[in-house]
Amino acid sequence: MSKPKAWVSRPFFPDIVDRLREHFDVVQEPEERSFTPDELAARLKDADAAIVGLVDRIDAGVLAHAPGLRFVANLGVGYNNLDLDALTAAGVGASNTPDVLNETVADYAWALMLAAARRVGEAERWLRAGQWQGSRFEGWLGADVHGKTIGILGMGRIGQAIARRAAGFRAPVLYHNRSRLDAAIERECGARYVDKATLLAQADHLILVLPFTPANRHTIGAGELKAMKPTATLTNIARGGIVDDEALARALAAGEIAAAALDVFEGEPQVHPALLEQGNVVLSPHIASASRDTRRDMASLAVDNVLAAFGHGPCAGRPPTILNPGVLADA
Ligand code: 8YV
Repeated sequence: MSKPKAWVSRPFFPDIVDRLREHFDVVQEPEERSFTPDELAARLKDADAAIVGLVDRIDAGVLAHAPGLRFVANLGVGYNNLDLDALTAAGVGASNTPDVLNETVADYAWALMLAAARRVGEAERWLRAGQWQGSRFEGWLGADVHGKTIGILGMGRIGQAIARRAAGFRAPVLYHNRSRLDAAIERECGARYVDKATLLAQADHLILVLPFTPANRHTIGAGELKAMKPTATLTNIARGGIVDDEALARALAAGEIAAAALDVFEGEPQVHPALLEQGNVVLSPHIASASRDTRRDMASLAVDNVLAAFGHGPCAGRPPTILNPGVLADA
């Protein structure tokens, strides 16, 4: 009997893909790129399963050309590239990669926030440009992080991992979220719930960890930036589009906030030119989850989900991080 077909949208860890090859005929793209809807439709037309990334938009239009598709595994915890309603309506299961990346992304959020506060990127660029002729006692003054108020907007599992790290910095944590956490979790994270206006006004270092939804677009725009302290930093490791990048560039230029650190951008990999002109912003190419161990764990979890959806592996029949479990129940 012939094996089902799996399309893997990018190259990654051959030993992990080999686990898929045991049960599937795998077509794997040789290089990382984004695909137009037509290209996706052509690649998925006879696929039974697919492993996709954040730049691969799977919607009703693409699904209409993929009659045999039964499961799509997304290489990321955020899945705004998937139209989950369309997948569910088409009877296609979908999974993401939650939890395995929490700690790695939290590490990186702190790295970016510290870099913005202490001006690491700016100072390195200055040194590399041969400008270090002598030190000034008042040169390169940045903002402290220890003892300062950390603000977290979006308090899911990554937000909580970020909050837990604050204890070592003796830094109080305020957070705002759609819904308030259980008191026990708040205690464990050392975080206090406040409304959004209080968070903006009181945070010395604000970190964004929201999922992207149309309602979250430009959650941080000109008004919110004005409401922050002029000494504050803003770090975005969530999704581009949550921040109005143009308004942020203006706020940085006007000194409305002190610095920013961005791992994600509206329209990435393009970066708003006005941001590129600002010295006081750390720019990072969407790599918060990119540690060797975590990217392997994410790839492995995506493969586990596909295998399980087709009745293989220890979770046979129960993909461990399926987003629309009703689809399999109905099958
Ligand atoms: C990406 C991310 O998945 O998990 C997410 O939502 O944004 C990242 O971890 C990663 O960059 C692979 O594309």
